[in-house]
Amino acid sequence: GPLEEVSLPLFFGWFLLTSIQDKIKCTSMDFLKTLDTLEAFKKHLIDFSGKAEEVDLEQYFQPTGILHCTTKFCNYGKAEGAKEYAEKQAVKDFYGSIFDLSLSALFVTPRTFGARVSLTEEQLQLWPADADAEKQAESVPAAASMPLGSRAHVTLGCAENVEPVQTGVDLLEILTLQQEGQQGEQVEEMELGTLTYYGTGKWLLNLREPISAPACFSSFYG
Ligand code: ACK
Repeated sequence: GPLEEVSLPLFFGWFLLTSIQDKIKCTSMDFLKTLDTLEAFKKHLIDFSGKAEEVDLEQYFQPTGILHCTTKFCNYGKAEGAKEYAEKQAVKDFYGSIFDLSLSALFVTPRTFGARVSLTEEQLQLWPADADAEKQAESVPAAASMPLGSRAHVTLGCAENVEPVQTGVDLLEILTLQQEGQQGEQVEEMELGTLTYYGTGKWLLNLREPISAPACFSSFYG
């Protein structure tokens, strides 16, 4: 009946606790501010504005609401594998539990700004193994051969007219380049870590100290 149809959420995921959300927002804004001033970044500005004009990255990326790491996009049951996911034993067992997510990198592209999440074996139990979640959204060539959970991320901001689903796609693109052996161009040792450029506006900051983020496994109905 209609009740069953709405009983599945928009998505399942880990929702970062408020205290850490504020810290991450500060750290990520500081990073954008610094990136903006780097000569190496200015050299590739054309990727962002289509012109060699300055961009204010803090304005360029719009916040996208509560910080979270999506595990399964269910679209209220319309997404493939939604029901199976909701019925997984691990999903039922861990619903409402607090986890420590490890944010291991920040990345910026002309479309999105995000944090990479490195999942533990336990956390991977909540990752959809079924229909290759890695390329659930759109096809990223070679994404199917990436390790499970590669797509895990927290969206920190999106450029105008870009949907948050793009953040995971952008991360997979960067990780695919890495897996194919592209070293990227190491441009800067920053206080937070090493900044690497992967071409066409793709920047990745590997954090020296991963950020540990307490997060509640739950779901969002919207
Ligand atoms: O930033 P995100 O991970 O990207 O969090 C939002 C959340 O679900 C609500 O929109 C993600 N999302 C949207 N569509 C998809 C999709 N087709 N596959 C995977 N994640 C999706 C979006």
